[in-house]
Amino acid sequence: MYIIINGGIDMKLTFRWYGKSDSIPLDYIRQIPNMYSVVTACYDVKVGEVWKKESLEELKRIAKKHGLTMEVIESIPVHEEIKYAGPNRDKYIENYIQNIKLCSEVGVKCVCYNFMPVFDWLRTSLHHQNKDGSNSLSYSYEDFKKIDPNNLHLPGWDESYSKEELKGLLDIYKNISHEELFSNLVYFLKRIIPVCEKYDVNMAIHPDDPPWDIFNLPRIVSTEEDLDKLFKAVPSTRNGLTFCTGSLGAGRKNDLVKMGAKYSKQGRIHFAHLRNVLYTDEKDSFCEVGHFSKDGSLDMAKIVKALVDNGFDGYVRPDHGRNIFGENGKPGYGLYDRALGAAYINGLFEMAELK
Ligand code: DNO
Repeated sequence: MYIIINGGIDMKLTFRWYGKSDSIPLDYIRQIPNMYSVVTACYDVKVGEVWKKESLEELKRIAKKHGLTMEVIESIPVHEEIKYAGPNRDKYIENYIQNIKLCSEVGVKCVCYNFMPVFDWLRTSLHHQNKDGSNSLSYSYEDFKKIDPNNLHLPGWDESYSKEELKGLLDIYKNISHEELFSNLVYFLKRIIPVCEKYDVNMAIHPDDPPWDIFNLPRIVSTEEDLDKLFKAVPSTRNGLTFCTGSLGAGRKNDLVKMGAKYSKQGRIHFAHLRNVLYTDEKDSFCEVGHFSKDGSLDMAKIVKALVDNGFDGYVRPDHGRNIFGENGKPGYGLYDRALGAAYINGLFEMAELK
């Protein structure tokens, strides 16, 4: 007979899993202490289309077979026409609603998404060489200036465009202001949040990564002010946040301890991506480091304490790991460093939750 003395931790630990094509076996993911749910998505459907219920059911079945639940989807990507208010936006919103319903039917509780025009996360190097022999993602202010957006694609993005499509999109956004993008987000949320209320699903917007405009594309989920404005416009707490410390934390004016406390208290944080970043110059360059507070510029222990002290008990995942122990993983998404990060995150929560 086994006796578990500790009552456990309130937050729910999750791990991003890219479905059947992920080279990391679910058996390994399950072996990470306290692991609860996979974070996944249907990757075989074009952005904007309705997912297949069988695909979701299959993902769930595989996860369950390995002792894991499937309560978080990252992402249901938002079609560009919704972002720039194209002629088909209502059709794409309707499809999005169908996807929320399907997710709810298979037990999903939280949907992560972003509203960054054209590009998702951006780095200037995928294999920045660190002093400890590991390598990781990084962003250099100088190297950024050399990037041509017309030739850009990074692994893990939900969408890739042909050259012509990309040029067309970049042209469209030349005429879209921050205010317009914001009102398009509100338009979208006003349609989907009532559905989320009915179907018991929380929406968790992922902040801009990095949290500033790139290539003159407007970005509107970068700062505390942006988030306040968003939550004021659509007050239901179903309209919530993916508190991504690495993304928000790359913005040096963002006070993550304060923001973590504030939005936990408001019940807005449905999902937390926890990782550290190290500022590497006086501009806005940074590189991704191990999760440990002292390895980077963010105080992960204080951030977790702020979450817990203000009632956070949602989903958490370790975020981008370095390539360590000789691994050559999908950029940011290898096994070893994320597993180390998960173990560290467990420790921080266990201490922070001690009564
Ligand atoms: C990068 C991820 C993002 C995130 C999307 C959510 O590693 O954090 O790609 O999944 O922005 O829509």
